[in-house]
Amino acid sequence: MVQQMLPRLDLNEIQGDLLIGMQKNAQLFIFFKITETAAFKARTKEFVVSRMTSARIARERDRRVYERRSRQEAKTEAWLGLNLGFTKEGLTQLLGPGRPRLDPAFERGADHSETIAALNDPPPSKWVRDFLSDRIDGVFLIAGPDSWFVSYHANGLRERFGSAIKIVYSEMGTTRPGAHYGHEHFGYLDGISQPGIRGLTRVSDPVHHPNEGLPGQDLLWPGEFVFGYPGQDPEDPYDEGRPPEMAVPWMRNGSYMVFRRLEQKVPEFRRFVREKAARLGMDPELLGARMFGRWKSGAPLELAPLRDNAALGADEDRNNDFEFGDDPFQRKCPYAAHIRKVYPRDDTSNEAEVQRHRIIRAGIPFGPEVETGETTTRHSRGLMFVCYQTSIERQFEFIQRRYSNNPDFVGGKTRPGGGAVTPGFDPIIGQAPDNGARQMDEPYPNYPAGNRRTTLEMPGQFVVLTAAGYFFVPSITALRTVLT
Ligand code: N7H
Repeated sequence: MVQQMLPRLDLNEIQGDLLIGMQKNAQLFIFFKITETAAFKARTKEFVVSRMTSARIARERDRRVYERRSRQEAKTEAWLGLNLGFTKEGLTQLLGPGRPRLDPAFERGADHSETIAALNDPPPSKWVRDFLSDRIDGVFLIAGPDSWFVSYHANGLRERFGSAIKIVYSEMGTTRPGAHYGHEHFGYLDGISQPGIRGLTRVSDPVHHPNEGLPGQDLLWPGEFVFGYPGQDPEDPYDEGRPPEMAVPWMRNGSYMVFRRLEQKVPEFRRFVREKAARLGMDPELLGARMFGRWKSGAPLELAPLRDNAALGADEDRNNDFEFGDDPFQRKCPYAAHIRKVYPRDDTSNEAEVQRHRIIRAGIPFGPEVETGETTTRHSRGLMFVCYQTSIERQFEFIQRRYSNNPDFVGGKTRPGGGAVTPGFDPIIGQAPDNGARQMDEPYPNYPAGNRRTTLEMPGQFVVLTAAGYFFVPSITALRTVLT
């Protein structure tokens, strides 16, 4: 591919959390209602627009972090990250009831009964009560090196807005302390695999792998994640496809953000894994890894099927360099393992189609560490899950609904000796109708050979949805002009 053909991304216009990710050890989510529209617009123009963290700023900060690390300097910068998105109600507040209609899923909203039914989500009556206490028009994402710094800046912002907004719900996410840094509450390293972006992600081996960023990181056209650029060709995983349709030109350089507050039942998960592993006669660490598709260190089962390999997990040149197609009988990694469900790579007959269901993830854990003696969850903790895309229905909702919640996906697989396989639910995020029980095929590995048939029965959820929202994250110019 020649350089001139690459899309030129307008990084000054795009919000930083979506393409690059804001630098965050802590991030406050402030969900607010616009109470005085004119004042809100004036304050946003005055105080927010110039402080927004663009993708260019986020990339520059990333570069500095990387340089520091390569010089083994420990210092963290006190950078403030600020991004902003609006719900459909927020756009109506800003543009009036005659405003253009955006993506149907966005216009439906995360709390709509059809969305709940489609995703098998728990009903809003079971969500965090304060989140539903009033209309949510928008969300500020405020990120920084620690929660004190973030709260300090958030208070400043609140003061500036005064009575122009009412805060409906706010919650701080924080990375986990010490050796757990980068690991989510179940203990697994997160944030390893993200789609590469053509025109942005550096290609590490242009001669042999021009379509990959880091080894194994497929490059996608940016229109999958940000409006105004070519998207994927539905017929070919590499070719340029049409830009996603925009209801209005000011959607350019914007994106949809899906937010889900996912509570994790950590002591229950640990006990479940311990007890089931004992019953199956296997190492609990291996059973846990077979539920995720990676070991706690991040090492993928496809490259380390029986034993963790910490050096592999930490090596970004190797930890994502695998496919599933050469593991046809799920000997190394179960078909239903979280990472095999949510991104099946070459495991279906149509890789171009799989690449149309990708997301950029930008979540952060929340809640305290498990206390000694906490054998059933006493404190709410989990993941403030955030992802970006240009079609909520084709990307986030498709993954949740057609992959993770669908026991028949991936289809068309057979046993070593013949006979069809029902892979079962994604054991981490899969949800059955009416919170029903779930199964996963083949928790016990038949590796390198064997044909022992086992099923993991999961009576309850270890990950529980407790709040959700769909937001439009506009370009910085749209925020300065049309929206305010
Ligand atoms: Fe998942 N976890 O931290 O344990 N996820 N996730 N996720 N997830 C991934 O490869 C986790 C959730 C994706 O490219 C890893 O970066 C937890 C939702 C996708 O190969 C780990 C929760 C959705 C990938 C976790 C959760 C996704 C991915 C491996 C909820 C979308 C990349 C680390 C509490 C519907 C797959 C890595 C790829 C990876 C965890 C939620 C999607 C460890 C605990 C809701 C696309």
